[in-house]
Amino acid sequence: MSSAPEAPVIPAALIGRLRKARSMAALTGAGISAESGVPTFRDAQTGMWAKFDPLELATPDAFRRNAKLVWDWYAWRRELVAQAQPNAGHRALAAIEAANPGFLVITQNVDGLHQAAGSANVVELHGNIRRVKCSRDGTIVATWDDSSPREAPRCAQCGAFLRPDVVWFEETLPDDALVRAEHAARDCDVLLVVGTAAEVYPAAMLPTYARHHGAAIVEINPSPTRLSDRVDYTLRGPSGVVLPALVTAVWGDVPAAR
Ligand code: BJW
Repeated sequence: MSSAPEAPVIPAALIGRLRKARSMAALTGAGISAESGVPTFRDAQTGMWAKFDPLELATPDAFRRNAKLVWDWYAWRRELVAQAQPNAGHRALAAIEAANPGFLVITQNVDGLHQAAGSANVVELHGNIRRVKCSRDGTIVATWDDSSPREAPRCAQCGAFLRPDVVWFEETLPDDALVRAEHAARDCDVLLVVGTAAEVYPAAMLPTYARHHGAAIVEINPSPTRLSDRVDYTLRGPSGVVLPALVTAVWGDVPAAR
């Protein structure tokens, strides 16, 4: 019989460091949404998508080669995300913000689940899958005609294909998001690194910036990553279990998040 994973013991030194912290931030990745049913990038995809490597679909080249394939993959994921609810991990980060109003969530995720959980200070480094834009000039569109079985929808203004408003490999991150994230990383006393393999740049540099500026790095992940040997604290386990335990240990009962 399988039982729910147990929360790890939160070290007393970490509890003290978090209580004393002047400024805190979290860098999140796909793993925090795994318990909401949103697959991570290195998880196998289901059904017809099982034969595609997600990382190979998230590129401008893939879109140039086959816009319809990439559009359909994002349409499938957009639908998945629309059904997903924030989990205990998202809610715990929202609770940290409720107790510490300067707390910033820097997310690589495009699913909007942090905001749905009640986090107001969120930087989206890789865009948001719920928005669609013109692939030529980036204009955000509210509606589109998705009825063609052969083609991705086109922009009503200029006829270019529409695409999700997310950041693909080789594309630059939104300037304002990156500047805010780098500033928070350099300024924080503690950085929580939650559910990311820390393999995609420039997001993967943020823990290094934070460390060089004296912050304690806390990794929350069920598995080791390439960051693991350069962190101060490792809390092994799913974030939906570990983060609520961390919040309770440090702040006790905090105002309920959504
Ligand atoms: C759990 C869990 C549970 C499971 N609880 N945890 C410097 C060096 C080398 C290369 C580069 C560099 N700088 C730039 C590059 C190139 C490139 C890059 O990083 N390549 C690497 C592969 C090496 N970067 C870029 O191209 C970026 N652009 C850029 O830098 O522009 C300037 C430039 C231009 C041209 C040339 C050079 C520079 C853009 C990167 C955009 C990434 N986009 C994607 C897709 C977004 C849209 C979409 O969602 O489809 O972002 S790719 C994908 O990876 C997605 C993710 O946000 C991102 C990170 O993945 P993440 O979140 O870490 O997920 P996973 O699946 O990898 O890991 C999940 C983790 O969760 C695991 O550790 C599990 O154990 C854990 N987990 N269950 C907690 N319950």
